[in-house]
Amino acid sequence: MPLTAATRRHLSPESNVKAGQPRGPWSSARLLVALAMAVAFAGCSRNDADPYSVVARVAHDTTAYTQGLVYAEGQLYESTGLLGQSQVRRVNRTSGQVEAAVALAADRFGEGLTLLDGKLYQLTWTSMVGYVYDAATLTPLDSFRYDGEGWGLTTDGDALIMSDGTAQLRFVDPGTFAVVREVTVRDQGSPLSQLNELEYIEGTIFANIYRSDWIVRIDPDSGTVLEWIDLAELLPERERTITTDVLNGIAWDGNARHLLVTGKRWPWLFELRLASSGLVP
Ligand SMILES: [Ca+2]
Repeated sequence: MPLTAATRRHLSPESNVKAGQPRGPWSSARLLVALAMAVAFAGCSRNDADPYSVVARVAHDTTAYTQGLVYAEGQLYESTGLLGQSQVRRVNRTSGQVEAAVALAADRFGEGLTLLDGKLYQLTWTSMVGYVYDAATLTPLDSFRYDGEGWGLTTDGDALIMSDGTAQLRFVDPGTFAVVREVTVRDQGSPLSQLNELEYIEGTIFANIYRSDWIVRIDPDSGTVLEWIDLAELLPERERTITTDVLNGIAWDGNARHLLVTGKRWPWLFELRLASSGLVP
């Protein structure tokens, strides 16, 4: 299936290449994402009915280069990236105000963030080191090593689940940080790379696809893509500026059963009710 104009508009401008990443290899990676999307269209896995409705929106810090988003027990946590600007933050769910923040060293590029048993776990992009914080105080507690790049992070309540830009998801023991298992994410049989921010929700994994307006829902056991959710219409063009970057950041309000999503330097965090996914109240 040819890449249509409608498909291309879901891809973000070339200027949105991740800071510091070489452009050459990313051109082919971008093509793979586009092809994967084309396959998804061809497979008619899209739901033509509105896949979601916007329940509310809350102000989001337009300087926050969002890399990780977590919501639990009334608290919203956010990890931000870029060298010299990376932080872990606790953000007021209602006002969007940053209530507390801790900065990473200037040579560390913050990435995925998750919360497990009162501790926040944060990845870095290429430093192959992650950090552990006390969620109540944001006090740094520990660090850990891993191979390769760090992109998204979530948890199923047992393991840490991380993405690294490839089609692989790693399940990591939060005590030893050993890789317990890996799964290849596949859409209609083909590996799907560029898996970015993650959120484990009621038995499936939601993942942003980097430099796209799509979220996929993944079976954590088989790696099979179960659903594509199109968020291209979420942030209108009139609300985008030259610094507005890609959709990234997924959290789950289990009480309201609403999805919380935002983007890098987006002006809003959106609260969505999904019409599919079996996650309707
Ligand atoms: Ca998340």
